Amino acid sequence: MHKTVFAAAFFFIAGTSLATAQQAPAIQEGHLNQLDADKDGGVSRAEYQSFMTAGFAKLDANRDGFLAQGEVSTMLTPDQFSSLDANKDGRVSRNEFLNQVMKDFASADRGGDGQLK
Ligand SMILES: [Ca+2]
Ligand SMILES: [Ca+2]
Ligand SMILES: [Ca+2]
Repeated sequence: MHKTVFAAAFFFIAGTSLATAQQAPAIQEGHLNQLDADKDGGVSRAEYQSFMTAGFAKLDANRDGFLAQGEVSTMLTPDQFSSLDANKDGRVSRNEFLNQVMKDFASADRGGDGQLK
């Protein structure tokens, strides 16, 4: 999951400096703990989705409900942006963002139990 939008978004939203994120783009155990709201040792889909929903709001600087490339240019490469922009209208809606990051969740969930640990 090193190159996923999740990793890029995570470091940005969590406030980790981008320089650090680029050097070590892997999500480590300590990072997932930040998403584990109920502290049961795993990150459920709901915990992940609520983190990402809050993250979307944080990224949407002008609060129009879409991410423009300029709003995320420090976080995503043009390729990552275009992979998020499923309908290719040049902006990323909340649904496009969540669809992609939930796919990242599914691919990171190796045990298939709906928890990232
Ligand atoms: Ca949890
Ligand atoms: Ca916006
Ligand atoms: Ca779009």
